[in-house]
Amino acid sequence: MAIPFITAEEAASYINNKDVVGFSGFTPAGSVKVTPLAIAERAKREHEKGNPFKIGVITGASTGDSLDGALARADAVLFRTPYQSNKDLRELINTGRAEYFDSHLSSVGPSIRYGFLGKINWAIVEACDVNENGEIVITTGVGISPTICKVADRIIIELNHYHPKSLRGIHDIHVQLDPPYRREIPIYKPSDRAGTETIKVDPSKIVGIIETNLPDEVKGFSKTDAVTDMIGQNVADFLTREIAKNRIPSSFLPIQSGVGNIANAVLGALGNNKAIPEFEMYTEVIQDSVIGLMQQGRIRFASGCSLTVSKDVLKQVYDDLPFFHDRLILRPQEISNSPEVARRLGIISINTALEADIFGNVNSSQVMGSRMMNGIGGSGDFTRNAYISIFTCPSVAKGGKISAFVPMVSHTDHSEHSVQVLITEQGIADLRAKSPKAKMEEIINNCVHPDYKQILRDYVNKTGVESHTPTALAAAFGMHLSYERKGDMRETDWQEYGI
Ligand code: 0RQ
Repeated sequence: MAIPFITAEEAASYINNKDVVGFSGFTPAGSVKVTPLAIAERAKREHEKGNPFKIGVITGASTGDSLDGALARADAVLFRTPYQSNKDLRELINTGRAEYFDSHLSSVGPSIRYGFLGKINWAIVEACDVNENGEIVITTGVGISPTICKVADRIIIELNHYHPKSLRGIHDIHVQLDPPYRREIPIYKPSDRAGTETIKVDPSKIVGIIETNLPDEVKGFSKTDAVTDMIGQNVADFLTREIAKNRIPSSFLPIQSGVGNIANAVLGALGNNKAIPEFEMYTEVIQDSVIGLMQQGRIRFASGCSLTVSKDVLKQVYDDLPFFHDRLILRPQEISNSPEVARRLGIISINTALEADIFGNVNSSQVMGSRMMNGIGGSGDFTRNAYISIFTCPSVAKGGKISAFVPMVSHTDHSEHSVQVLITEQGIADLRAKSPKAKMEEIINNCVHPDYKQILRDYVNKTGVESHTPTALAAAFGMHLSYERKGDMRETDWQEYGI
């Protein structure tokens, strides 16, 4: 039976209030584009008629504006997981109008299969090819697509002709069996393959195909600046020092690099530093800088979950697809972010902190402990299981009014037990094999901005350095409170907090 071609409006008309929809994509790469816009329009019409209309939204990670932005502006989000980075959705979440649960990305597919997220009514996925046997070739982001296609009652496909059918072969679709039948993942180096080229579904579940021809909605990255260049240089210095000390094999280890402007800049600086050998990546998001470094021969291979590159860079990839077929693999996020594989390969993880405390606990997700920025993403999957886990950030934010280092983080994503190295433009704090007090010295001496060194030293001195982890509970959030009350952490007066 031929699969019918339908319009996005028809697809939207099939979705009911409170349906739970699993969408394809990981970051804007591979996210569906026209169906969520049509669902948002439908939601607005239903709301005008006084009818409730909201859907549960599960994706791989963040998405494009046509998905998260459009659904948020239509107030059509019942709940959202596991990661987002859209300003309108962030506003909806931070004003309590959409439930959001922020999850480790490697756990999303398994949690869906275990039934922890309830019934999945729809899978809406972007493909560059599909046939009547139910073989789907997805596009630039694998995410949770294999799992949602398996468990959802019905499937809608956006067949996006912007992506060539010859993408087939770049994906490695391997989904684990669930406990008690799970076996090891047979990946022993980043270029190993464990699965198939396509997602195979029961074709009778495919309700229809919507044809599109649209690029991914990946935003460009900010240009590097003196601060991000210095952070990148410090990361490269740290790693070359480790190689010289024989603490990293001279053949080097696979790199995982986080998402965002800082991560993109750090990776660029790392790749351009000739003291670092050519390397491979076992990561989740393959950003612009990876492609350039691959063309220069600095990165030999990259395994990831998505090709999150700007339009011009994607064109370069598609213009030279045979070259990249040999050097790229895109996998489901439970494999790209697998703790088992991260430990086996001995990855060096490099992720970004919003803030860290003087003992090495890291907050990557919540501003001032209460306002969601994006989410933990895959940073926990990698950090906890890395050979060496590194966090980078500028030492100050908001023009110096916020210090990235505080007495106690206002939210903890990564604890001091998992965070091994902190790096800012000021320098490197190596926290391995150190007590909390030794970590504190390393961080204040090497990573903290000069404007804040004395403020943090005063705090420590007033708490009584004799304790194991010098903490004054009443003052631990004094710098955050000073920012909220006076607009600048440099105005912190510890006497106001009783020390
Ligand atoms: O806000 O632009 O309004 O000034 O945070 O900061 O410097 O643009 O940095 O784009 O690299 O994002 C942690 C959010 C960094 C990102 C985070 C403000 C700062 C600015 C963004 P403005 P930059 P980036 C896999 C890996 C999640 C965890 C992770 C992220 C804005 O990297 O989401 O690594 N990571 N996952 O001014 C208040 C502070 C602040 C602060 C910075 N202490 N307090 N605001 N900002 N520090 C991801 C996936 O799995 C897909």
